[in-house]
Amino acid sequence: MTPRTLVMGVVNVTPDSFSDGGQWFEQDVAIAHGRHLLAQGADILDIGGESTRPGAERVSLAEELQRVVPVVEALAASGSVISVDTMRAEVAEAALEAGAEIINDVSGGLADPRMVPLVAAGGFRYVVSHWRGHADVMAERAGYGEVVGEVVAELRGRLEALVAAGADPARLIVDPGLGFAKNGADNWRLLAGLDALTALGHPVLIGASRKRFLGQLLEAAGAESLPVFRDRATAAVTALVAAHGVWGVRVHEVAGSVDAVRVAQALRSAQNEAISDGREGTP
Ligand code: PMM
Repeated sequence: MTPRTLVMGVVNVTPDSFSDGGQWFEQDVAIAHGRHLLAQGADILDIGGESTRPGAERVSLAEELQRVVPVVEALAASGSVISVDTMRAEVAEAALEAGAEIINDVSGGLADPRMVPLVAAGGFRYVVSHWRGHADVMAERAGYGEVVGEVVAELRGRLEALVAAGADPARLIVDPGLGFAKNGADNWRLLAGLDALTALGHPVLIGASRKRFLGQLLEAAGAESLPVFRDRATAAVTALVAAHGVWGVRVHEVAGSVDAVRVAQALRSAQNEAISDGREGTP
């Protein structure tokens, strides 16, 4: 039986404009949210203390550490698999010490020169995302002749740099970085070109959840398009990429994607049975 796609639930420990309860309140909310996502069937929790939305300003190292580490500690203590969304080696180290098993670096090791040596030192899985610069400049760096080929080539370059530094290739996961220096059409082409990403020979993670290109799709159809209304479209993407056999999806709303993975898995099992029975192609 082919392994099913894993669902990574997003836990953002970023200030809530509706709250004035301070640090502890934010952390308690994040921990409770993580538990809720686990109850809905998340396989992994991805904890992040820095927003990477287009135009977002960077948080300080001290602030990121303060936001992330206690939440990692609390959720890892209850036995869940924890990923930490950070571009900083120092945050990655502290998170690993607190119980994280995966480091999800949207910069693919480009934002912090200490990240590649840390990955090379080993002991954890590392998500290598395609990236061309921080949130303040990424929009102007979206420009491709042929997006799939260029993203795959740039990711291959990152993988080679990591392996040359001593990283274990078996621990590297790749991600096309949807929305990071990519416009809507680029994101759709990357989803259509998943085979080229899979051909890199590493597990593939897809983060389409609630992104602007889904909002644009819904808006063009006259549907509600604000981020909170993008979860059904997100689950549809999950079904399609899970049917394609990706390793994981990173989503804000877990329940819909868990069901989408179930659907994709049932379809794949039926397809595999048809192939092994020699019934492939019969009506
Ligand atoms: N997208 C965001 C943050 N982290 N990590 C990975 N691996 N892949 C992504 O596509 C990704 C990510 C931005 O999304 P958010 O601000 O809505 O959480």
